[in-house]
Amino acid sequence: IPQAPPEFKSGFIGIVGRPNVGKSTLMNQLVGQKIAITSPIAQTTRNRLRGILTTPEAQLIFVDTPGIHKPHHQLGEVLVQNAKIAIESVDVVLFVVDGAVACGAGDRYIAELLCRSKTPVILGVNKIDQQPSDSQFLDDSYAQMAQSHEWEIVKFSAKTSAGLPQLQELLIEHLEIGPLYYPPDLVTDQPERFIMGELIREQILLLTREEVPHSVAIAIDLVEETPSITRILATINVERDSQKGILIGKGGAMLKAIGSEAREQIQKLISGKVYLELFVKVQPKWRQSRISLAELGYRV
Ligand code: GDP
Ligand code: K
Ligand code: MG
Repeated sequence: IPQAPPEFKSGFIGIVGRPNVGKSTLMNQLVGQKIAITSPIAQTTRNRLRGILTTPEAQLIFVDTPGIHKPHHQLGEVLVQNAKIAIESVDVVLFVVDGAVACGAGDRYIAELLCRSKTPVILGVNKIDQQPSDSQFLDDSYAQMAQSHEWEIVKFSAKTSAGLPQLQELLIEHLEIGPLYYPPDLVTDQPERFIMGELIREQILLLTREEVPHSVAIAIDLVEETPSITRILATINVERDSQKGILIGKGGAMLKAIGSEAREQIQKLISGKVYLELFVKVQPKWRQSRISLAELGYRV
C-alpha cells in the first residue's frame, strides 16, 4: 500500500438504517461498483461488507450492515449484533432513512441505539427522487429527529446520485488525518468469491421471492480460470426438500433462470466470460446452528 500524502484523511463510516432504505444501493453508488447486492426484500444484506472509496484527498471505508430490526431467530440476532458492533467500531455513522415515507417507529428504535453511542451521526435522507411533490411533512419529520439529537442532515438519492457529491464532502469533513488502509484501486475488502456467492443469492431473492430466500446459503466450490472462460461451481444450501424443489423448479426451469441471471452479473464483476454450474443441497436447520453459520462464512 503506498504512503498517503500529507493532510490525507481516512476513516470508517458505518451505514446503518432500517431494512430497505437503500444502504447497499448507496454504498455501491459511492464506490462506483456493484459489490453489495440489493433487492426490495428485507434482510438482503447478511454480512458486514466494506466498500472503499479513495479520492485524491481521502479514503472512505464504508461498512454496510444488515438492516436493524427486532430479531426473530438466531440468524436475526447475529445480524442485529453485527450492526451494534458496527456502530461502536466506526468513526462516523451514516444513518440512512427513507425520505419517501415519514419517520417511523423503526427509525426511532435505531435513533435510540445511536444516541447511546459516542460515535458522531449524520442523518442521510435517501430516495428523494421518490418523494411526492408536497414533501414538506416528510422533511419535517426527519429534520425534527436530527435537531433533537443535534445530528447533521443531508438529502440525496442513491438511485440517481443527486446529492451524493455533497454527502461525500460532508463525510470527508468528519474524518481525521490518516493513512491509506487499502490500496487506492480496491473497492471492497471481500474476496471476489464472496461477491460471486452474493450475486447468486441476489437472483434467488429476486426470482423466488418470499418462499426460499432467508434460508439459503451459497458455497463457491470451485473457480477455475482459463484464458477463454472462468468456470465456477457453486452449491446452494437450503433447509428443506420443499425449498430444493422450488429452487430447481419445473423441469429445472428456476435453477436455469437463477444460473443464467447470476452468470450475467458475475461476468460484469470479473469483466470476462463465465461458465456457471449450480447444485442444490439440503442442509437442515443451518440457521439454528452457530457452527454451521460459521462454516458457511457468517460472522457469529
Ligand atoms: P438496504 O436493505 O437498506 O440495503 O436497501 P437496498 O439497497 O437493498 O435497497 C432497497 C430497495 O430500495 C431496492 O429496490 C433499491 O433499488 C431501492 N432504492 C435504494 N435507493 C433508492 C433511491 O435513492 N431511490 C429509489 N427510488 N429507490 C431506491
Ligand atoms: K434490501
Ligand atoms: Mg443492504
